[in-house]
Amino acid sequence: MSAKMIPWSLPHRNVGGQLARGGELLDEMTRRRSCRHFSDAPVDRRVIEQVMAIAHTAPSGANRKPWRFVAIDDPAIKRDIRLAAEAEERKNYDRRFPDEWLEALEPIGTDAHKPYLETAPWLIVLFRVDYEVMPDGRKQKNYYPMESIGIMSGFFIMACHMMGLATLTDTPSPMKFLREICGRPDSEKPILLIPVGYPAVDCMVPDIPKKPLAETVQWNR
Ligand code: IYR
Repeated sequence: MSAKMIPWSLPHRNVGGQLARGGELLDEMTRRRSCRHFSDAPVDRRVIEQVMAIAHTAPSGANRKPWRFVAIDDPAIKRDIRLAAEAEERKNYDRRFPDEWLEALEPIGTDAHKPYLETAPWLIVLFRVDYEVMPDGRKQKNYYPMESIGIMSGFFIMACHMMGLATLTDTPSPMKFLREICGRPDSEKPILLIPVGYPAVDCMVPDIPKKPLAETVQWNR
């Protein structure tokens, strides 16, 4: 059976228009930073809902959208998440991270202390949904769930930034505690914990060099 097809197009832009629009976007995205010092100023729930709607437009394997957003602004749940994340990270920094990893983190200045998990007004947990359980109990497998959630996460953090919101792509490891705290089933795996809010007025970010684009690009062979 073939799919029903409908016409689709994009507005035409000439090269000048493309580069002008791209230049603005590049400037904007170059200013994005990972934020570890949030203000406690609230963010309207409708704004978070709109960010999720934008992220939800991401392409995905067989268009299954194999993700779940859990949006948390309840201070008690944020506290549970902070305490559980700090407990895991203390083990990581004290003994689980090899020296090589600790050295890689040195310029970023991170440690096991994660107060921002309580200060940020929202914590969004992105779960990868590996299969759906159908009403009759059958499992329906999703396709490319890891790639799909990676693409969706990019849309999510870009939407936040373009809307004036700070994010961190946090990965407290292991992350299993998030499934328990959020009450999600075994078919869902927590992939990213994203605090969303505004940078604190005295927020500082590491002054680190960025890898030049040219080192990451090849044209033809
Ligand atoms: N999850 C730890 C360590 C950490 C790992 C990477 I890779 C980073 O880019 C930053 C931090 C933490 O949050 O401290």
